[in-house]
Amino acid sequence: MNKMIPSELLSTAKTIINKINQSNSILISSHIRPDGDAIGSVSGLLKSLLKAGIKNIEVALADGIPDRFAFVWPSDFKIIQNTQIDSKHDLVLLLDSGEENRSGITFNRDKELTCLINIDHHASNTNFGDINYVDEKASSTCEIITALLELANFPIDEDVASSLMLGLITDSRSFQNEGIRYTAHVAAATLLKAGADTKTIYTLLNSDRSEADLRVQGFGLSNFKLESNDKLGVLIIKDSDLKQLNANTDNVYASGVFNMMLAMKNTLASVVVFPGRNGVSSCEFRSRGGINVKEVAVALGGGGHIPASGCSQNIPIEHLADKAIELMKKQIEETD
Ligand SMILES: [Mn+2]
Repeated sequence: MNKMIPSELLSTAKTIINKINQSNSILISSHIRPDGDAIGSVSGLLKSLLKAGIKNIEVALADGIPDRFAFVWPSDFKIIQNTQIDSKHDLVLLLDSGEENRSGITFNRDKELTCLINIDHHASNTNFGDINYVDEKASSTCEIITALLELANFPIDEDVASSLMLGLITDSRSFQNEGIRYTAHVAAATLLKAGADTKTIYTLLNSDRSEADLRVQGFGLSNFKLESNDKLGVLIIKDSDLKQLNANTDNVYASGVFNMMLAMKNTLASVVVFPGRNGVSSCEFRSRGGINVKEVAVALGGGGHIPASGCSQNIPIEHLADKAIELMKKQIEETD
């Protein structure tokens, strides 16, 4: 009896496993700017299927493998990094992506021949697949993959478990996310029993930041503002601020400023507006206590989860900040 799969998804899980077992050629992919959950779920699934003797597998990741996650990647396994793929595969498995275009890849496929399977936990998932396994209460896509591998009796050894543990820990913020379901801990127990290497993962999380990352955090601590009776924390980072700090957009993402303001007793939500990649303006929302920031992000053309979401627009930072702050204030009022 698998304790990680919600009963309403069990038949979908079985269909996916049958599809994998019956296919002659599989393509696995995930989203652009891959995080620990994307790389963990793709590499964990890949390694398990290879160990199960399933040979004909390819992986496509538009942005490749970030150096810091290379420790879970089978080093001799080559990745396809094209933005267009003429798919002759039986199956395309797209992991951890709320929309098909989050992959950054156009899969040119004959829908009669190539089945697209969407496996994800984002509440904003659009059910874009021919088969959709969307479990929005799952902590991570790695939790879902652990459940599927166990149900399928595919191998979960130390190597597979370390990959899946990476996404389980990073996406759940070390099991601290609100509303975390017991299944995240069942998955963790399964992976620890299999020998997952948590030491490397925690070292990566706790001691991996650069000086510029910490300078951005310092800027954030000195410059945030409070609104809505201190319930809303706001931080605006301009291009000129980053220049002065000798920092860039990557440093903003790695700095920890997105969650920082929720450390205050009365602060239930935060908005960080900053120069995004490719010249756009970006905004990240975080919340606790049930304030739905996904709705705000979706209203601004983005997406994500109820307590963590983001959006980007091709408008000046100040304009995006105005819109984001106004919508967040309304959201807080309505939740109160
Ligand atoms: Mn994820």
